[in-house]
Amino acid sequence: MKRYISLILMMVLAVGVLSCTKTETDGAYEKVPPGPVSNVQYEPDYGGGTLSYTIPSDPDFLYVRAEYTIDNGMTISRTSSRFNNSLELTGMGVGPYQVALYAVDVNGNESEPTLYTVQPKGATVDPISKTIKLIPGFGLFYILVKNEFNTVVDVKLDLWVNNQKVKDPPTFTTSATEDRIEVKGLERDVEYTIDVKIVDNSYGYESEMVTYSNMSILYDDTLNMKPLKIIDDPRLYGNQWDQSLNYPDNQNLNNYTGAPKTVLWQDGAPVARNKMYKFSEFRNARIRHNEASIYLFWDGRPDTHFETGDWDVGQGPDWPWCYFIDMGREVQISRFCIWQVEPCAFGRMAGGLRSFEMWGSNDPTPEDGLLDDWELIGKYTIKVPADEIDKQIEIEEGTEFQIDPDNPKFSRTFRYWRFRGLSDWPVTTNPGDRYWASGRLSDIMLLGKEVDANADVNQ
Ligand SMILES: [Ca+2]
Ligand SMILES: [Ca+2]
Repeated sequence: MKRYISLILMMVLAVGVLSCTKTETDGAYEKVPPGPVSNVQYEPDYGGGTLSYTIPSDPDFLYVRAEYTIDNGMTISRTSSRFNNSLELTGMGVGPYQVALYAVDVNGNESEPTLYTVQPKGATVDPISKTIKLIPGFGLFYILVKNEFNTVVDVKLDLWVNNQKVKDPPTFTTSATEDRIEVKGLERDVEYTIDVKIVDNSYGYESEMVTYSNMSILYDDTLNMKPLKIIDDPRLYGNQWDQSLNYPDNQNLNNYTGAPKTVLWQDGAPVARNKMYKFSEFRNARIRHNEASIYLFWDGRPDTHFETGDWDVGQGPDWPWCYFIDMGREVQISRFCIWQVEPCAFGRMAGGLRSFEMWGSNDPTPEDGLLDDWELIGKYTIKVPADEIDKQIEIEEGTEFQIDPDNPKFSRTFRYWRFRGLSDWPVTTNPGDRYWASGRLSDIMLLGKEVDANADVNQ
């Protein structure tokens, strides 16, 4: 009996010591580890999966740490806070892998490990490589890749022409959920065989190779911009322009006010004048300025530019605004290159155009104006490159847009081109900048093809 009593006493004492230590705070570092993680469950996925568990009841428990070794010998340590009863495993391949789970308290004491063996679905590079699509574009190939895991991966290419490997093949790195990679520097009329594989940038897993045989880029030509002429407002409205009104002479193309007839006809239906005669619809923004002219938009020189406003008057027509241009013949376009005005490129200074639309029309009845058959070709936004070096390259070489990067092809046929400015850059670099609503650009080069190969475009 006495023996039992002393045993119970010792147990009470031991519990007393334990609970004393656990409640002790105020700078005293206790050394009692928390209880282990229990009731582990596993949901397999590519690259690892999710472990869930029951955390120990210790009041000073802080987080759970998982530790495991992957195929390349690296030991990976992942942690999860006390607010979570689960933890993501990453960096795994096929496995199986033994994961050691430790409960850690506020003083860094670790519990005994709870060991658990997991069998993931394989490395993430395999399902990522299965999403790859290679699409020929104008002057390039697009590689479309989906990466729901956001694993940092290298997209590694080998290009072959007549069984000869092309030197220095490009490699791209991405972790985006969806990415469109541009493979450039390719020759036209050449058949390429392209091997693509996905390599895990952090842990080295490699996917199987995907091979595309007999692939050729689409090709186009630079269009001659010399025949282009602005379609001034009277020509835009043809016989619907009210010649009896006293509008300024043709030398001053800027100041048409209320000149179209009261009722206009478009697609056989009457449209009130005030519905159409505004900068955003069928009206040109300012054509000439003291310093610039819309003609300088396609003179092939990035050191000359147009502006929609007037620096002396102060403001442009606000957003959006349009220009109407006669190509002088029918064309189809495939892509274009656009140059910003350097001081306002990427919003360094106010007044540069950021997003715009391209429209085309082949209005068959120019006599009643060029108000019909307008069709949106595409909407485009200049994006800010990742760093200053890329910015400077893009300022000098221009920004290239494919007409339809999702489905590279020539646009519809058109003779009349409408360039519609949508927005400028936010004034963030120099908050004190005057706001111009101007939308300057320095040049544009259209690529595509002539509809009539014999058209004399040099007149
Ligand atoms: Ca220019
Ligand atoms: Ca017409």
